[in-house]
Amino acid sequence: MKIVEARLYRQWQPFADGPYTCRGQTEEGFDSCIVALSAEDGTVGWGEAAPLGAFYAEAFPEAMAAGIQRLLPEVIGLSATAPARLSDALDEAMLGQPAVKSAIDMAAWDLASKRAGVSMADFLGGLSDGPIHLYRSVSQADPATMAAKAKEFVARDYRRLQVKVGADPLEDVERIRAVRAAVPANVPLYADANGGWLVEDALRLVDMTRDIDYRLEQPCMTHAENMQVARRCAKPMVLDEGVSGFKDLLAAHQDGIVSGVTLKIARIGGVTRTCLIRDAAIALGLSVTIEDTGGSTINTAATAQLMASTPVRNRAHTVDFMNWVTVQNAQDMPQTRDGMLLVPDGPGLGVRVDPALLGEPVFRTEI
Ligand code: 0XW
Ligand code: MG
Repeated sequence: MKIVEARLYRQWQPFADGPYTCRGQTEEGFDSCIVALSAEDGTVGWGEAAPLGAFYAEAFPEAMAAGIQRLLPEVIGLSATAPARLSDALDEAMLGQPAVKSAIDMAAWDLASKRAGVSMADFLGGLSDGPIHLYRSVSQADPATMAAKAKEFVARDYRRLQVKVGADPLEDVERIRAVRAAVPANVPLYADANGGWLVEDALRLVDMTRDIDYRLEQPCMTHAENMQVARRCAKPMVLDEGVSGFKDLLAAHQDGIVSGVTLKIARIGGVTRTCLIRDAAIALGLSVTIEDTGGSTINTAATAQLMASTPVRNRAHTVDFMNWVTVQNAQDMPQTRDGMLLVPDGPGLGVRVDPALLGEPVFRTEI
């Protein structure tokens, strides 16, 4: 059973809650790439990836779309039932560029699991029942605005929050204090600097917030910097931007600086590579967040399937991107409930994409 057709669509996805700021940069929405891979029998697999502008990851929308157009002809004629082999073929054809490969790889997993007649979670080894907690990011702003937004998110049923810090440490201390005071004590807080601090910023902040309950996420960009912070920080430390591959994770674990890891599918390079690091993180006893840099319904379905196939004990939380944006790109994605993400039923990703809703493909290739 071969892949006989591949399409690329683009979708602009404005943020439902207005502009989003982190690491001092602001974006108005996600600029998403959606890939469809069709098998000989007409089964179609879907994948989605969107960077956050150009600043967040080593990717930007125009390059991502161009890279996907370059790679799609490579998958024509490949097996529709062997996604890991397809991932290798992408790596042979293009060095690096994980964000370019992500939606293609995701579509290959959707296709193969649909062909097998099982959900992607089952195809990946089996779904474990249990909650998939959602968190919501509180976009960087002045402390009072962030506290008000945090309250609103809790009222909207989010039970876990991420506070965007990584700016001036004195102001960041106030951000954490204001949000902590605005929400119930049982709402876990993650202070996420997105790698924005210098070591001295992070050390000062950690020192000034000893009395507050929160987890620290990606204080500085490099491993060496984060090691200096971790040595003097009693808080659990989650790494996100610092873990792009297996070796990063092993180094962080060996140096004892990581308690949890945030894996963004497009930053890692697709479902295949994300599962490799996810499984290593499980074996190392870390907490795991699987999410992405952006997207809407298709992307949320994929993170739901990946979280569902992660043991409950290791699950941290994920995002409901379909509710971050004003446009959907698939049907049958269940609503969230009590701050949790529900896993769509049915084969593959479990959602139904109507290509007519996506407009004309920007690129199409066939056998
Ligand atoms: C919260 N996110 C997952 C959404 C954006 O893509 C980036 C990321 C973040 O850390 O802000
Ligand atoms: Mg993060």
